[in-house]
Amino acid sequence: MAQHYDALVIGAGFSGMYQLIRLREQGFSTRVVEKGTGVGGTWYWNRYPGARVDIESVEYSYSFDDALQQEWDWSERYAAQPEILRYAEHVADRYDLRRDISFETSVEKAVWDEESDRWTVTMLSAEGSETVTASYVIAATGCLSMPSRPHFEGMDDFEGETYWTSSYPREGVDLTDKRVAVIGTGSSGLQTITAIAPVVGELTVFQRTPSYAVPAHNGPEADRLREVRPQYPAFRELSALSPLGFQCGEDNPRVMMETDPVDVRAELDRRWAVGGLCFNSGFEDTLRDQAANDLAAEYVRDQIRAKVKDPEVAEKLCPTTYPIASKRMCVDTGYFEVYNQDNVSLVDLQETPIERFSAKGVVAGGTEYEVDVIILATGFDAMTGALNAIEFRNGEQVLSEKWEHGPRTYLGLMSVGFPNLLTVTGPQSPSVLSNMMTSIEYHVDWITRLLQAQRAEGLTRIEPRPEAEDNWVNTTNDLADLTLMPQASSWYMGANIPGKQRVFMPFIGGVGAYKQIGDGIATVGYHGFDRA
Ligand code: FAD
Ligand code: N01
Repeated sequence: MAQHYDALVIGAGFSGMYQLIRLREQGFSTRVVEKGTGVGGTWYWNRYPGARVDIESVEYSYSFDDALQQEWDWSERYAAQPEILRYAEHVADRYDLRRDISFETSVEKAVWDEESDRWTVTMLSAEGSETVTASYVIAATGCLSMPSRPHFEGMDDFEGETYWTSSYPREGVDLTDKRVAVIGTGSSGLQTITAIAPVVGELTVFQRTPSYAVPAHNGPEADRLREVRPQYPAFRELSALSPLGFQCGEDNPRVMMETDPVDVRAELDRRWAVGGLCFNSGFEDTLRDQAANDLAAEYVRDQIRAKVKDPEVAEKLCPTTYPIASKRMCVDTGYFEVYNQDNVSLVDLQETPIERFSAKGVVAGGTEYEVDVIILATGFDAMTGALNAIEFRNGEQVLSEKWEHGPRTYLGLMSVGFPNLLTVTGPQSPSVLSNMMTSIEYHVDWITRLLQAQRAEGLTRIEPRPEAEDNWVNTTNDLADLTLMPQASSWYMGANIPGKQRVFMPFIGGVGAYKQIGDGIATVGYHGFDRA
Protein backbone atom coordinates (compact mmCIF):
# COMPACT_ATOMS: atom_id res chain seq x y z
CA MET A 1 0.00 0.00 0.00
CA ALA A 2 1.30 3.43 -0.93
CA GLN A 3 2.00 5.75 2.00
CA HIS A 4 -0.78 8.35 2.36
CA TYR A 5 -0.40 11.99 3.44
CA ASP A 6 -2.90 14.73 4.06
CA ALA A 7 -0.67 16.98 2.00
CA LEU A 8 2.24 16.50 -0.32
CA VAL A 9 4.23 19.70 -0.83
CA ILE A 10 6.53 19.99 -3.86
CA GLY A 11 9.57 22.18 -3.23
CA ALA A 12 11.53 23.20 -0.13
CA GLY A 13 12.16 26.85 -0.88
CA PHE A 14 10.64 29.53 1.34
CA SER A 15 7.14 28.48 0.17
CA GLY A 16 7.47 24.78 0.88
CA MET A 17 9.24 25.32 4.20
CA TYR A 18 6.58 27.66 5.51
CA GLN A 19 3.80 25.42 4.21
CA LEU A 20 5.28 22.53 6.18
CA ILE A 21 5.44 24.62 9.35
CA ARG A 22 1.80 25.67 9.06
CA LEU A 23 0.40 22.25 8.14
CA ARG A 24 2.33 20.56 10.91
CA GLU A 25 1.00 23.09 13.44
CA GLN A 26 -2.52 22.10 12.36
CA GLY A 27 -1.80 18.39 12.65
CA PHE A 28 -1.90 17.52 8.93
CA SER A 29 0.43 14.68 7.93
CA THR A 30 2.73 16.34 5.42
CA ARG A 31 5.64 15.36 3.25
CA VAL A 32 7.80 17.78 1.32
CA VAL A 33 9.68 16.64 -1.77
CA GLU A 34 12.68 18.61 -3.04
CA LYS A 35 15.00 18.05 -5.99
CA GLY A 36 17.99 19.73 -4.36
CA THR A 37 20.09 18.40 -1.50
CA GLY A 38 19.04 21.19 0.85
CA VAL A 39 16.42 23.83 1.65
CA GLY A 40 16.27 27.38 0.30
CA GLY A 41 15.08 26.91 -3.30
CA THR A 42 16.21 29.96 -5.25
CA TRP A 43 18.95 30.63 -2.73
CA TYR A 44 20.12 27.02 -2.81
CA TRP A 45 20.44 26.94 -6.61
CA ASN A 46 21.56 30.48 -7.55
CA ARG A 47 25.04 30.67 -6.04
CA TYR A 48 26.59 32.88 -8.68
CA PRO A 49 28.95 35.68 -7.60
CA GLY A 50 27.10 38.75 -6.40
CA ALA A 51 23.67 37.10 -6.00
CA ARG A 52 21.58 39.11 -3.57
CA VAL A 53 18.06 40.38 -2.96
CA ASP A 54 16.36 43.36 -4.58
CA ILE A 55 14.04 43.84 -1.59
CA GLU A 56 15.44 45.04 1.72
CA SER A 57 16.31 42.24 4.11
CA VAL A 58 13.94 43.49 6.83
CA GLU A 59 11.13 42.93 4.32
CA TYR A 60 12.48 39.90 2.45
CA SER A 61 12.17 37.54 5.42
CA TYR A 62 9.46 35.57 7.20
CA SER A 63 7.04 37.48 9.38
CA PHE A 64 5.01 34.59 10.80
CA ASP A 65 6.94 34.22 14.05
CA ASP A 66 7.95 37.36 15.90
CA ALA A 67 10.59 35.42 17.84
CA LEU A 68 12.28 34.51 14.55
CA GLN A 69 12.36 38.06 13.26
CA GLN A 70 13.55 39.39 16.59
CA GLU A 71 16.45 36.96 16.81
CA TRP A 72 17.80 37.06 13.24
CA ASP A 73 20.38 39.75 12.43
CA TRP A 74 20.68 40.82 8.82
CA SER A 75 24.13 42.14 8.08
CA GLU A 76 23.26 44.13 4.95
CA ARG A 77 20.37 46.22 3.67
CA TYR A 78 20.26 43.82 0.68
CA ALA A 79 21.46 40.44 1.91
CA ALA A 80 23.62 38.28 -0.33
CA GLN A 81 22.86 34.69 -1.29
CA PRO A 82 25.09 32.98 1.33
CA GLU A 83 23.36 34.90 4.13
CA ILE A 84 19.86 34.15 2.80
CA LEU A 85 20.73 30.48 2.45
CA ARG A 86 22.02 30.51 6.05
CA TYR A 87 18.70 32.05 7.07
CA ALA A 88 16.75 29.30 5.25
CA GLU A 89 18.91 26.67 6.95
CA HIS A 90 18.39 28.37 10.30
CA VAL A 91 14.62 28.18 9.79
CA ALA A 92 14.89 24.50 8.82
CA ASP A 93 16.84 23.83 12.04
CA ARG A 94 14.71 26.00 14.30
CA TYR A 95 11.47 24.31 13.25
CA ASP A 96 13.06 20.88 12.72
CA LEU A 97 11.82 20.73 9.13
CA ARG A 98 14.22 18.30 7.50
CA ARG A 99 12.65 15.20 9.03
CA ASP A 100 9.63 15.67 6.75
CA ILE A 101 11.55 16.63 3.61
CA SER A 102 12.75 14.10 1.03
CA PHE A 103 15.74 15.70 -0.68
CA GLU A 104 17.20 14.75 -4.05
CA THR A 105 13.77 13.58 -5.05
CA SER A 106 11.78 14.88 -7.98
CA VAL A 107 8.02 14.79 -8.41
CA GLU A 108 7.36 13.57 -11.93
CA LYS A 109 3.65 12.88 -12.08
CA ALA A 110 0.44 13.27 -10.06
CA VAL A 111 -2.80 11.58 -11.09
CA TRP A 112 -6.18 12.52 -9.60
CA ASP A 113 -8.48 9.72 -8.51
CA GLU A 114 -12.15 10.75 -8.53
CA GLU A 115 -13.17 7.75 -6.45
CA SER A 116 -10.99 8.43 -3.45
CA ASP A 117 -10.50 12.22 -3.82
CA ARG A 118 -6.76 11.68 -3.74
CA TRP A 119 -3.72 12.34 -5.84
CA THR A 120 -1.36 9.48 -6.63
CA VAL A 121 2.08 11.02 -6.85
CA THR A 122 5.10 9.47 -8.51
CA MET A 123 8.54 10.67 -7.60
CA LEU A 124 12.05 9.76 -8.56
CA SER A 125 15.23 9.63 -6.50
CA ALA A 126 18.53 7.77 -6.68
CA GLU A 127 16.76 4.88 -4.95
CA GLY A 128 14.29 4.67 -7.84
CA SER A 129 10.62 5.47 -8.26
CA GLU A 130 8.22 5.85 -5.33
CA THR A 131 4.45 6.28 -5.34
CA VAL A 132 2.48 7.91 -2.53
CA THR A 133 -1.05 9.25 -2.22
CA ALA A 134 -2.09 12.63 -0.89
CA SER A 135 -5.42 14.32 -0.25
CA TYR A 136 -3.96 17.66 -1.34
CA VAL A 137 -0.96 18.44 -3.48
CA ILE A 138 0.60 21.83 -2.90
CA ALA A 139 2.97 22.96 -5.63
CA ALA A 140 5.59 25.21 -4.00
CA THR A 141 7.71 24.74 -7.07
CA GLY A 142 8.80 28.37 -7.51
CA CYS A 143 8.17 31.00 -10.17
CA LEU A 144 11.82 31.22 -11.16
CA SER A 145 13.08 27.68 -10.65
CA MET A 146 13.04 26.26 -14.17
CA PRO A 147 16.14 27.65 -15.90
CA SER A 148 15.94 28.65 -19.54
CA ARG A 149 18.99 27.25 -21.26
CA PRO A 150 19.13 28.36 -24.89
CA HIS A 151 21.29 26.26 -27.14
CA PHE A 152 24.13 27.93 -29.01
CA GLU A 153 25.66 26.15 -31.96
CA GLY A 154 29.04 24.64 -31.09
CA MET A 155 28.43 24.74 -27.33
CA ASP A 156 30.00 21.33 -26.90
CA ASP A 157 33.08 22.39 -28.86
CA PHE A 158 34.06 25.05 -26.31
CA GLU A 159 37.18 23.81 -24.52
CA GLY A 160 36.95 26.17 -21.56
CA GLU A 161 34.56 26.09 -18.60
CA THR A 162 30.83 26.82 -18.98
CA TYR A 163 28.55 27.75 -16.07
CA TRP A 164 24.91 28.76 -15.71
CA THR A 165 24.11 31.27 -12.98
CA SER A 166 21.02 29.21 -12.06
CA SER A 167 23.16 26.22 -11.08
CA TYR A 168 26.49 27.83 -10.30
CA PRO A 169 28.88 25.43 -8.50
CA ARG A 170 28.42 25.53 -4.73
CA GLU A 171 32.19 25.52 -4.18
CA GLY A 172 32.53 28.63 -6.37
CA VAL A 173 34.88 29.10 -9.32
CA ASP A 174 38.27 30.80 -9.21
CA LEU A 175 38.02 33.44 -11.93
CA THR A 176 41.16 35.32 -10.93
CA ASP A 177 42.91 36.74 -13.99
CA LYS A 178 40.80 34.60 -16.33
CA ARG A 179 39.19 35.77 -19.56
CA VAL A 180 35.47 35.53 -18.90
CA ALA A 181 32.39 35.97 -21.09
CA VAL A 182 28.97 36.67 -19.56
CA ILE A 183 25.90 36.16 -21.74
CA GLY A 184 22.74 37.85 -20.45
CA THR A 185 22.19 41.20 -18.79
CA GLY A 186 19.10 40.71 -16.61
CA SER A 187 19.39 40.80 -12.81
CA SER A 188 21.53 37.64 -12.64
CA GLY A 189 23.89 38.90 -15.33
CA LEU A 190 24.20 42.37 -13.82
CA GLN A 191 25.02 41.00 -10.38
CA THR A 192 27.54 38.51 -11.77
CA ILE A 193 29.25 41.10 -13.96
CA THR A 194 29.54 43.61 -11.10
CA ALA A 195 30.95 41.01 -8.72
CA ILE A 196 33.53 39.43 -11.01
CA ALA A 197 34.80 42.53 -12.86
CA PRO A 198 37.37 43.38 -10.15
CA VAL A 199 38.96 39.91 -10.15
CA VAL A 200 38.90 38.63 -13.71
CA GLY A 201 41.62 39.31 -16.26
CA GLU A 202 39.25 40.31 -19.05
CA LEU A 203 35.48 40.46 -19.06
CA THR A 204 33.40 40.44 -22.23
CA VAL A 205 29.69 41.08 -21.75
CA PHE A 206 27.30 39.86 -24.43
CA GLN A 207 24.20 42.01 -24.19
CA ARG A 208 21.04 41.44 -26.25
CA THR A 209 18.78 43.86 -24.36
CA PRO A 210 19.99 46.40 -21.79
CA SER A 211 18.28 46.61 -18.38
CA TYR A 212 16.97 49.52 -16.36
CA ALA A 213 18.75 49.45 -13.02
CA VAL A 214 18.37 51.51 -9.84
CA PRO A 215 21.25 51.74 -7.36
CA ALA A 216 20.82 49.66 -4.21
CA HIS A 217 22.90 51.91 -1.96
CA ASN A 218 23.61 48.75 -0.07
CA GLY A 219 25.17 48.98 3.37
CA PRO A 220 24.96 47.67 6.91
CA GLU A 221 21.46 46.92 8.15
CA ALA A 222 22.01 47.43 11.89
CA ASP A 223 20.39 50.89 12.14
CA ARG A 224 17.36 49.85 10.08
CA LEU A 225 16.93 46.73 12.19
CA ARG A 226 17.03 48.79 15.38
CA GLU A 227 14.31 51.01 13.95
CA VAL A 228 12.06 48.23 12.63
CA ARG A 229 12.40 45.56 15.31
CA PRO A 230 10.35 47.15 18.08
CA GLN A 231 7.41 47.58 15.69
CA TYR A 232 7.91 44.55 13.46
CA PRO A 233 4.32 43.16 13.58
CA ALA A 234 2.78 46.51 12.64
CA PHE A 235 5.46 47.03 9.99
CA ARG A 236 4.63 43.67 8.42
CA GLU A 237 0.93 44.41 8.44
CA LEU A 238 1.54 47.54 6.39
CA SER A 239 3.64 45.55 3.92
CA ALA A 240 0.93 42.89 3.56
CA LEU A 241 -1.59 45.57 2.59
CA SER A 242 0.74 47.55 0.33
CA PRO A 243 0.66 47.33 -3.49
CA LEU A 244 4.02 45.59 -3.76
CA GLY A 245 4.27 43.65 -0.51
CA PHE A 246 6.91 46.03 0.79
CA GLN A 247 6.76 49.65 1.75
CA CYS A 248 7.62 52.44 -0.64
CA GLY A 249 5.97 55.41 1.02
CA GLU A 250 3.42 55.43 -1.82
CA ASP A 251 0.36 56.04 0.32
CA ASN A 252 -0.57 59.02 -1.78
CA PRO A 253 1.20 58.75 -5.12
CA ARG A 254 0.87 61.68 -7.46
CA VAL A 255 0.08 61.70 -11.18
CA MET A 256 3.33 62.51 -12.92
CA MET A 257 1.70 64.15 -15.92
CA GLU A 258 -0.26 66.49 -13.61
CA THR A 259 2.75 67.40 -11.48
CA ASP A 260 5.08 70.33 -11.98
CA PRO A 261 8.17 69.01 -13.83
CA VAL A 262 10.41 70.52 -11.15
CA ASP A 263 8.58 68.49 -8.50
CA VAL A 264 8.73 65.38 -10.68
CA ARG A 265 12.47 65.77 -10.98
CA ALA A 266 12.80 66.34 -7.22
CA GLU A 267 10.78 63.21 -6.45
CA LEU A 268 12.78 61.06 -8.89
CA ASP A 269 16.02 62.47 -7.42
CA ARG A 270 14.80 61.69 -3.91
CA ARG A 271 13.84 58.13 -4.81
CA TRP A 272 17.08 57.58 -6.74
CA ALA A 273 19.01 58.71 -3.67
CA VAL A 274 17.09 56.25 -1.47
CA GLY A 275 17.69 53.49 -4.05
CA GLY A 276 15.94 50.22 -4.75
CA LEU A 277 12.68 49.21 -6.38
CA CYS A 278 10.67 52.00 -4.74
CA PHE A 279 12.05 54.27 -7.45
CA ASN A 280 8.91 53.71 -9.52
CA SER A 281 6.37 54.14 -6.74
CA GLY A 282 6.30 57.92 -6.53
CA PHE A 283 3.80 58.37 -9.36
CA GLU A 284 0.80 56.23 -10.13
CA ASP A 285 0.88 56.80 -13.90
CA THR A 286 4.43 55.58 -14.59
CA LEU A 287 3.17 52.19 -15.70
CA ARG A 288 0.03 53.27 -17.50
CA ASP A 289 0.89 56.49 -19.32
CA GLN A 290 3.58 56.32 -22.00
CA ALA A 291 4.53 59.97 -21.53
CA ALA A 292 5.10 59.50 -17.79
CA ASN A 293 6.98 56.30 -18.43
CA ASP A 294 9.19 58.07 -20.99
CA LEU A 295 10.11 60.71 -18.41
CA ALA A 296 11.10 58.13 -15.80
CA ALA A 297 12.96 56.07 -18.40
CA GLU A 298 14.89 59.09 -19.67
CA TYR A 299 15.80 59.95 -16.08
CA VAL A 300 17.40 56.52 -15.69
CA ARG A 301 19.12 56.75 -19.08
CA ASP A 302 20.63 60.08 -18.01
CA GLN A 303 21.98 58.41 -14.89
CA ILE A 304 23.58 55.71 -17.03
CA ARG A 305 25.11 58.34 -19.32
CA ALA A 306 26.52 60.14 -16.28
CA LYS A 307 28.12 56.96 -14.95
CA VAL A 308 29.66 55.51 -18.10
CA LYS A 309 32.57 57.54 -19.49
CA ASP A 310 32.53 56.25 -23.07
CA PRO A 311 29.41 57.82 -24.64
CA GLU A 312 29.09 55.06 -27.23
CA VAL A 313 29.14 52.34 -24.59
CA ALA A 314 26.74 54.38 -22.44
CA GLU A 315 24.21 54.57 -25.30
CA LYS A 316 24.42 50.81 -25.80
CA LEU A 317 23.70 50.32 -22.11
CA CYS A 318 20.60 52.55 -22.27
CA PRO A 319 17.34 50.60 -22.57
CA THR A 320 15.03 52.13 -25.15
CA THR A 321 12.92 49.32 -26.58
CA TYR A 322 10.49 48.71 -23.70
CA PRO A 323 8.83 50.78 -20.97
CA ILE A 324 10.63 51.16 -17.67
CA ALA A 325 9.36 48.69 -15.03
CA SER A 326 7.64 46.52 -17.65
CA LYS A 327 10.34 44.00 -16.76
CA ARG A 328 11.35 43.56 -13.13
CA MET A 329 13.89 46.32 -12.64
CA CYS A 330 17.41 45.47 -11.57
CA VAL A 331 18.86 46.83 -8.36
CA ASP A 332 22.58 47.36 -8.91
CA THR A 333 25.65 47.90 -6.80
CA GLY A 334 27.99 49.67 -9.21
CA TYR A 335 27.05 47.83 -12.41
CA PHE A 336 27.37 50.63 -14.96
CA GLU A 337 30.68 51.86 -13.50
CA VAL A 338 32.18 48.48 -14.38
CA TYR A 339 32.29 49.56 -18.02
CA ASN A 340 34.82 52.26 -17.11
CA GLN A 341 37.35 49.53 -16.34
CA ASP A 342 39.93 48.82 -19.05
CA ASN A 343 39.45 45.06 -18.75
CA VAL A 344 35.69 45.17 -19.48
CA SER A 345 34.12 45.30 -22.93
CA LEU A 346 30.56 45.18 -24.19
CA VAL A 347 29.34 43.30 -27.24
CA ASP A 348 25.98 44.54 -28.45
CA LEU A 349 24.17 41.49 -29.79
CA GLN A 350 21.64 43.70 -31.57
CA GLU A 351 24.49 44.76 -33.87
CA THR A 352 26.49 41.54 -33.85
CA PRO A 353 24.45 38.50 -32.80
CA ILE A 354 26.11 35.39 -31.39
CA GLU A 355 26.75 33.01 -34.29
CA ARG A 356 28.19 30.10 -32.35
CA PHE A 357 30.58 28.96 -29.69
CA SER A 358 34.00 27.86 -30.89
CA ALA A 359 36.71 25.78 -29.20
CA LYS A 360 38.22 29.02 -27.93
CA GLY A 361 35.21 31.18 -27.13
CA VAL A 362 32.22 32.97 -28.59
CA VAL A 363 31.82 34.07 -32.21
CA ALA A 364 29.61 37.13 -32.71
CA GLY A 365 29.36 39.35 -35.77
CA GLY A 366 32.28 37.53 -37.40
CA THR A 367 34.63 38.15 -34.45
CA GLU A 368 35.90 35.33 -32.25
CA TYR A 369 36.13 36.40 -28.61
CA GLU A 370 38.62 34.06 -26.96
CA VAL A 371 37.79 33.29 -23.34
CA ASP A 372 38.56 30.74 -20.62
CA VAL A 373 35.13 30.75 -19.01
CA ILE A 374 31.59 31.38 -20.28
CA ILE A 375 28.89 32.25 -17.74
CA LEU A 376 25.31 32.10 -18.98
CA ALA A 377 22.73 34.24 -17.19
CA THR A 378 19.87 33.57 -19.59
CA GLY A 379 16.92 33.48 -17.20
CA PHE A 380 14.00 31.18 -16.51
CA ASP A 381 10.88 29.60 -17.96
CA ALA A 382 9.02 31.67 -15.41
CA MET A 383 5.82 31.05 -13.48
CA THR A 384 4.59 28.00 -15.41
CA GLY A 385 7.87 26.22 -16.25
CA ALA A 386 8.23 24.14 -13.08
CA LEU A 387 4.49 23.38 -12.92
CA ASN A 388 4.27 22.27 -16.54
CA ALA A 389 7.29 20.01 -16.06
CA ILE A 390 5.17 17.83 -13.77
CA GLU A 391 2.47 15.68 -15.36
CA PHE A 392 -0.61 16.72 -13.38
CA ARG A 393 -3.30 14.49 -14.83
CA ASN A 394 -7.02 14.11 -14.26
CA GLY A 395 -8.33 11.51 -16.67
CA GLU A 396 -7.52 12.72 -20.17
CA GLN A 397 -6.73 16.24 -19.02
CA VAL A 398 -3.14 17.32 -18.32
CA LEU A 399 -2.41 20.70 -16.73
CA SER A 400 0.41 21.65 -19.12
CA GLU A 401 -1.92 20.95 -22.08
CA LYS A 402 -4.73 22.97 -20.54
CA TRP A 403 -2.23 25.82 -20.14
CA GLU A 404 -0.81 25.55 -23.64
CA HIS A 405 -2.32 28.94 -24.53
CA GLY A 406 -1.42 30.47 -21.19
CA PRO A 407 -2.18 29.63 -17.58
CA ARG A 408 -5.82 29.56 -16.46
CA THR A 409 -6.43 29.76 -12.72
CA TYR A 410 -8.78 31.08 -10.10
CA LEU A 411 -6.81 33.46 -7.87
CA GLY A 412 -3.54 31.88 -9.01
CA LEU A 413 -4.29 29.17 -6.47
CA MET A 414 -6.26 26.49 -8.33
CA SER A 415 -7.23 25.48 -11.86
CA VAL A 416 -10.50 23.97 -13.07
CA GLY A 417 -10.21 20.22 -13.68
CA PHE A 418 -7.51 19.74 -11.08
CA PRO A 419 -9.21 19.40 -7.69
CA ASN A 420 -7.18 19.63 -4.49
CA LEU A 421 -4.12 20.93 -6.37
CA LEU A 422 -2.95 24.26 -4.97
CA THR A 423 -0.16 26.47 -6.24
CA VAL A 424 1.82 28.81 -3.99
CA THR A 425 2.43 32.10 -5.85
CA GLY A 426 0.90 30.53 -8.94
CA PRO A 427 0.30 32.40 -12.19
CA GLN A 428 -2.40 35.10 -11.96
CA SER A 429 -1.45 35.95 -8.40
CA PRO A 430 0.77 38.96 -7.50
CA SER A 431 3.83 36.74 -6.93
CA VAL A 432 6.71 38.07 -9.04
CA LEU A 433 5.33 41.63 -9.04
CA SER A 434 5.80 41.73 -5.29
CA ASN A 435 8.08 41.06 -2.39
CA MET A 436 7.77 37.33 -2.82
CA MET A 437 8.01 36.65 0.91
CA THR A 438 4.81 38.58 1.53
CA SER A 439 3.03 36.76 -1.28
CA ILE A 440 4.34 33.37 -0.18
CA GLU A 441 3.17 33.86 3.39
CA TYR A 442 -0.24 35.01 2.24
CA HIS A 443 -0.80 32.01 -0.04
CA VAL A 444 0.46 29.51 2.51
CA ASP A 445 -1.83 30.97 5.18
CA TRP A 446 -4.77 30.95 2.75
CA ILE A 447 -4.13 27.32 1.78
CA THR A 448 -3.76 26.27 5.42
CA ARG A 449 -7.01 27.98 6.34
CA LEU A 450 -8.72 26.20 3.45
CA LEU A 451 -7.47 22.77 4.50
CA GLN A 452 -8.63 23.47 8.06
CA ALA A 453 -12.06 24.46 6.76
CA GLN A 454 -12.28 21.33 4.60
CA ARG A 455 -11.44 19.16 7.58
CA ALA A 456 -13.76 20.99 9.95
CA GLU A 457 -16.66 20.67 7.50
CA GLY A 458 -15.90 17.04 6.66
CA LEU A 459 -15.16 17.90 3.01
CA THR A 460 -12.59 16.12 0.86
CA ARG A 461 -12.70 17.93 -2.47
CA ILE A 462 -12.40 21.48 -3.74
CA GLU A 463 -12.23 22.79 -7.29
CA PRO A 464 -12.87 26.23 -8.80
CA ARG A 465 -16.00 26.77 -10.88
CA PRO A 466 -15.38 27.42 -14.59
CA GLU A 467 -17.08 30.82 -14.47
CA ALA A 468 -14.94 31.89 -11.51
CA GLU A 469 -11.81 30.91 -13.39
CA ASP A 470 -12.97 32.67 -16.57
CA ASN A 471 -13.71 35.83 -14.61
CA TRP A 472 -10.35 35.75 -12.87
CA VAL A 473 -8.42 35.16 -16.08
CA ASN A 474 -10.31 38.04 -17.73
CA THR A 475 -9.71 40.30 -14.73
CA THR A 476 -6.01 39.53 -14.75
CA ASN A 477 -5.74 40.22 -18.48
CA ASP A 478 -7.90 43.35 -18.34
CA LEU A 479 -5.81 44.81 -15.54
CA ALA A 480 -2.59 44.11 -17.41
CA ASP A 481 -4.04 45.73 -20.54
CA LEU A 482 -4.61 48.95 -18.57
CA THR A 483 -0.83 49.16 -18.20
CA LEU A 484 2.20 49.29 -20.45
CA MET A 485 3.37 45.88 -19.18
CA PRO A 486 2.27 43.81 -22.21
CA GLN A 487 4.49 45.95 -24.47
CA ALA A 488 7.67 44.31 -23.21
CA SER A 489 9.07 41.02 -24.45
CA SER A 490 9.48 39.99 -20.85
CA TRP A 491 9.42 36.73 -18.95
CA TYR A 492 6.22 38.05 -17.32
CA MET A 493 4.76 37.62 -20.83
CA GLY A 494 6.47 34.29 -21.46
CA ALA A 495 8.24 36.06 -24.33
CA ASN A 496 11.72 34.80 -23.40
CA ILE A 497 10.80 31.18 -24.19
CA PRO A 498 10.49 30.25 -27.86
CA GLY A 499 7.01 28.92 -28.61
CA LYS A 500 5.53 29.94 -25.25
CA GLN A 501 2.18 31.70 -25.44
CA ARG A 502 2.51 35.44 -24.90
CA VAL A 503 0.20 36.34 -22.08
CA PHE A 504 0.82 38.51 -19.05
CA MET A 505 1.01 35.99 -16.20
CA PRO A 506 1.01 37.81 -12.85
CA PHE A 507 -1.93 39.64 -11.25
CA ILE A 508 -1.11 43.35 -11.37
CA GLY A 509 -3.89 44.63 -9.10
CA GLY A 510 -1.57 44.81 -6.10
CA VAL A 511 -0.78 42.68 -3.08
CA GLY A 512 -3.09 44.51 -0.68
CA ALA A 513 -6.06 44.43 -3.05
CA TYR A 514 -5.43 40.75 -3.81
CA LYS A 515 -5.35 39.97 -0.09
CA GLN A 516 -8.70 41.66 0.37
CA ILE A 517 -10.20 39.62 -2.46
CA GLY A 518 -8.68 36.37 -1.19
CA ASP A 519 -9.77 37.01 2.40
CA GLY A 520 -13.26 37.92 1.27
CA ILE A 521 -13.64 34.78 -0.82
CA ALA A 522 -12.50 32.59 2.06
CA THR A 523 -14.69 34.37 4.59
CA VAL A 524 -17.88 33.82 2.62
CA GLY A 525 -17.22 30.08 2.40
CA TYR A 526 -14.94 29.96 -0.63
CA HIS A 527 -17.06 31.74 -3.19
CA GLY A 528 -16.34 30.51 -6.73
CA PHE A 529 -15.28 27.06 -5.59
CA ASP A 530 -17.24 23.80 -5.59
CA ARG A 531 -16.62 21.88 -2.40
CA ALA A 532 -17.74 18.41 -1.50
P1 FAD B 1 11.86 28.44 -5.03
O1 FAD B 1 12.77 29.12 -4.11
O2 FAD B 1 12.12 28.54 -6.48
O3 FAD B 1 11.80 26.92 -4.59
C1 FAD B 1 11.13 25.97 -5.35
C2 FAD B 1 11.77 24.63 -5.08
O4 FAD B 1 10.99 23.62 -5.69
C3 FAD B 1 13.17 24.50 -5.68
O5 FAD B 1 14.10 24.21 -4.67
C4 FAD B 1 13.05 23.38 -6.69
O6 FAD B 1 14.18 22.54 -6.69
C5 FAD B 1 11.83 22.62 -6.16
N1 FAD B 1 11.13 21.91 -7.21
C6 FAD B 1 10.58 22.42 -8.34
N2 FAD B 1 10.00 21.44 -9.05
C7 FAD B 1 10.17 20.29 -8.36
C8 FAD B 1 9.80 18.94 -8.59
N3 FAD B 1 9.12 18.56 -9.68
N4 FAD B 1 10.16 18.00 -7.68
C9 FAD B 1 10.86 18.37 -6.56
N5 FAD B 1 11.24 19.63 -6.30
C10 FAD B 1 10.90 20.58 -7.19
N6 FAD B 1 12.07 37.61 -5.05
C11 FAD B 1 11.94 38.70 -4.28
O7 FAD B 1 10.83 39.03 -3.85
N7 FAD B 1 13.01 39.46 -3.95
C12 FAD B 1 14.24 39.15 -4.37
O8 FAD B 1 15.17 39.85 -4.06
C13 FAD B 1 14.42 38.02 -5.20
N8 FAD B 1 15.63 37.67 -5.66
C14 FAD B 1 15.75 36.62 -6.50
C15 FAD B 1 17.01 36.31 -6.99
C16 FAD B 1 17.16 35.27 -7.87
C17 FAD B 1 18.52 34.91 -8.37
C18 FAD B 1 16.04 34.57 -8.33
C19 FAD B 1 16.18 33.46 -9.34
C20 FAD B 1 14.79 34.85 -7.84
C21 FAD B 1 14.65 35.87 -6.89
N9 FAD B 1 13.42 36.19 -6.34
C22 FAD B 1 13.28 37.27 -5.52
C23 FAD B 1 12.28 35.31 -6.56
C24 FAD B 1 12.43 34.07 -5.64
O9 FAD B 1 12.27 32.98 -6.47
C25 FAD B 1 11.43 34.13 -4.48
O10 FAD B 1 11.70 35.26 -3.71
C26 FAD B 1 11.44 32.95 -3.53
O11 FAD B 1 12.72 32.57 -3.12
C27 FAD B 1 10.67 31.80 -4.10
O12 FAD B 1 10.52 30.80 -3.15
P2 FAD B 1 9.68 29.50 -3.51
O13 FAD B 1 9.84 28.57 -2.39
O14 FAD B 1 8.31 29.87 -3.91
O15 FAD B 1 10.37 28.93 -4.82
O1 N01 C 1 16.89 36.46 -16.19
P1 N01 C 1 16.32 37.54 -17.25
P2 N01 C 1 17.62 36.73 -14.80
N1 N01 C 1 21.24 35.05 -26.43
O2 N01 C 1 15.34 36.80 -18.06
C1 N01 C 1 19.50 37.18 -22.14
C2 N01 C 1 14.85 37.49 -10.44
N2 N01 C 1 16.21 37.80 -10.03
O3 N01 C 1 18.01 35.41 -14.25
O4 N01 C 1 16.36 40.43 -22.63
C3 N01 C 1 21.63 36.15 -25.79
O5 N01 C 1 15.92 38.78 -16.60
C4 N01 C 1 18.28 38.06 -22.09
O6 N01 C 1 18.25 38.92 -23.20
P3 N01 C 1 16.81 39.49 -23.73
C5 N01 C 1 14.21 38.76 -10.96
O7 N01 C 1 12.84 38.69 -10.74
C6 N01 C 1 16.38 38.74 -9.09
O8 N01 C 1 18.65 37.74 -14.93
O9 N01 C 1 15.91 38.28 -23.83
N3 N01 C 1 21.08 36.60 -24.65
C7 N01 C 1 18.51 38.76 -20.77
O10 N01 C 1 19.43 39.79 -20.89
C8 N01 C 1 14.57 38.69 -12.40
O11 N01 C 1 13.77 39.49 -13.23
C9 N01 C 1 17.63 39.08 -8.71
O12 N01 C 1 17.11 40.11 -24.99
C10 N01 C 1 20.09 35.87 -24.14
C11 N01 C 1 19.12 37.65 -19.92
O13 N01 C 1 19.66 36.69 -20.81
C12 N01 C 1 14.41 37.22 -12.68
O14 N01 C 1 14.90 36.58 -11.52
C13 N01 C 1 18.73 38.48 -9.27
C14 N01 C 1 19.62 34.70 -24.75
C15 N01 C 1 18.11 36.96 -19.03
O15 N01 C 1 17.61 37.89 -18.12
C16 N01 C 1 15.18 36.71 -13.88
O16 N01 C 1 16.46 37.32 -13.91
C17 N01 C 1 18.53 37.52 -10.23
C18 N01 C 1 20.24 34.30 -25.94
N4 N01 C 1 19.85 33.21 -26.60
C19 N01 C 1 17.26 37.19 -10.60
N5 N01 C 1 18.62 34.20 -23.99
C20 N01 C 1 17.81 40.16 -7.71
O17 N01 C 1 18.53 41.08 -7.89
C21 N01 C 1 18.46 35.04 -22.96
N6 N01 C 1 19.34 36.06 -23.04
C22 N01 C 1 17.00 40.11 -6.57
